[in-house]
Parts: sequence; structure tokens; C-alpha cells
Amino acid sequence: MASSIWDDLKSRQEAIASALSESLQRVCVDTPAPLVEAMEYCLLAPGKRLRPLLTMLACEAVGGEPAQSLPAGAAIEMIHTYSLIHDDLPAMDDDDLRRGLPTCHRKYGEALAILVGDALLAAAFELISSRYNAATAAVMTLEMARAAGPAGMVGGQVLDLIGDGRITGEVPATRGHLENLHNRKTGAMFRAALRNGIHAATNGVATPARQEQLASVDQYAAGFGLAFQITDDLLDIESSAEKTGKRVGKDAHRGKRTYPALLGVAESRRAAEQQVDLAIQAATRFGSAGRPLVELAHYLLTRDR
Ligand code: GRG
Repeated sequence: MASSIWDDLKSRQEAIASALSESLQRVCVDTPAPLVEAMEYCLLAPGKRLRPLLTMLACEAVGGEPAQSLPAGAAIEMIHTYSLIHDDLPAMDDDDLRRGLPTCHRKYGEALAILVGDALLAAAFELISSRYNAATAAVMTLEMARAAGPAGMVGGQVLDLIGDGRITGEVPATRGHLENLHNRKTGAMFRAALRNGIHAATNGVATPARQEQLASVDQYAAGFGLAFQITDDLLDIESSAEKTGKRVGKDAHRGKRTYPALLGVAESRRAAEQQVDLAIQAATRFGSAGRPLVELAHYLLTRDR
């Protein structure tokens, strides 16, 4: 199962890889060489490219040309990569390994790693503004800024670090809180990736079908996001650094609040299956054009990285 979905998605991943290289060249005109080198090292490292794939698959699901989604997909991958670089810093998760390679600060030092993250975040917005018409760029910018900002990914990271005791504050040890945290920290970015796929397909024009399409991808993102996070927690227990390309076993070591810690492994697996079902229900509303989204949701249950 896992290999067949990647066979189906291979040509899309190749198009995304080219778009990432090309996008970096565009935004790195007259840029200091060490910064360009470190940006390339992080952005072009072998990630799964789930977010640009979701952008492309949502674009296709509503009849858009896959190529229309590429700048938006590259932009969301830049923001995702910035978040990984900053998350790996000593002040946050303090990790040595990412995407199978030494983390950015391990390779280039903390100062440059912070700046690579800052540069990727700004570059994402430059890319959207320069590659789409004004209406499309405006709506995509809003989606990305909301997803990445204080009420989205950064807010989710703050809740996570409060739970770890690295930021002062109080958070409840409940499943509802864990879901809220992950909806912000990882779910919001999946949602923006999918929504921007629809905006790319419709050129920012509010078609009569758009509200319904957005509602369907929102439901897909909610299920996909939680299933992704639950399986990420399970991989931290069950997989290896060789397979995942990042350190494993760290959650239990830190006493982190995770799905397996809260529900146990078997119940976590069931919860992931339920969330995948919700995502699949949403994707089937797109008919045969939503088939790759169905397969990508299924993949979460068998992934080993
Ligand atoms: C530092 C602002 C800031 C935010 C950090 C997303 C995030 C918030 C931190 C990442 C740390 C982490 C392990 C989160 C759990 C889920 C996650 C986002 C895993 C990595 O995403 P994948 O599996 O990675 O899509 P690849 O490398 O395949 O792109």
C-alpha cells in the first residue's frame, strides 16, 4: 500500500521538487551565499512534501491544472520547513537529526538557522504575491498567515511548550486540549495547503461551488491532521531514526502529552482510523477527482516515516 501510493504520486513529487528549486532561485536574487546554501540544504532535503501534495490534489479535485498549484505548494513547504528548523533549535526541541540529515543549527550554527527560518517565512509570502494575480494572492496570503500565525501553528507550538514546561503557563491534560493544540500546530497548515489548492484552481474567483468545496477540504484537513498527528506519536514509539529521518523515543523520554500516553496504543490506532474515515468521507464528495486524496489519507495508517 505505502509504495503504491508513492508510485502514483511520483510525477507530482518530481514537479514539486523542481518548483522548490526554481522558487528558491527566484527569491534568492542578490542573497548572501551562506544563506542560500543553508536554505537549499533545508528546503531541498528529502521531506515527504505532504503539504504541496495536498495543495496539488485539492487543485486537481476541483478541476484545476496541477501546475497552477505549484507556487502555492512551494510557499507552504517553505513555511513548514521554517517551522521544522526553529522547532529543532536548542531553545525548543533541541534535535540533531531532521529529514535524515544533521539539523540546520547543527550544520550551520544557531544564528544562521534562525535566519534561514526567518528568510523562508518571508520568501513564502513573496512567492505567493509575485506568482498569482492580486485576488488570488490576497486570499492565499490570508489563508497562510492565519494558519502559520498566533491562532494557528505558532499558537499551537506555544501550547505544546507550555505542556512541556518550557514556557510558563497552565494547560489541561485532556484529549480535548491535545486536539485543540494539534489542530493549531499541524492541522491549520494542512487546511491552508488544501484551501490554497482550491484558490489556485479558481484563480481567486468565488465560484458558486467554492464554499462547498472549501467546507469539504476543511473536513478532510481536520481528519487528515489529527490522523497525521496520532500516527506521528505512534511512530515516535514504534519506528526508528533510520526510517523517520528524525530522533524517535523523545516523547516518552520527556513525559510529553501524546495520544498513546493519553489513550494507549490500541485506542490511538482506532482514533487514527476514525479520523481517516472522516477525511475519506470528505474526499469522496469530489468523485473520481478526489481519489488521490482518499489514497493519501489511507497512507497515514500504514506510514513508517
Ligand atoms: C517553531 C513556529 C514553530 C512551529 C513549530 C510544526 C511544528 C511547529 C513543529 C514540528 C515538530 C513536529 C515534530 C511536529 C509534529 C508533526 C510534524 C509537523 C512533523 C513533521 O512533518 P512531516 O512529517 O515532515 O510532514 P517532512 O520532513 O516529511 O516534511
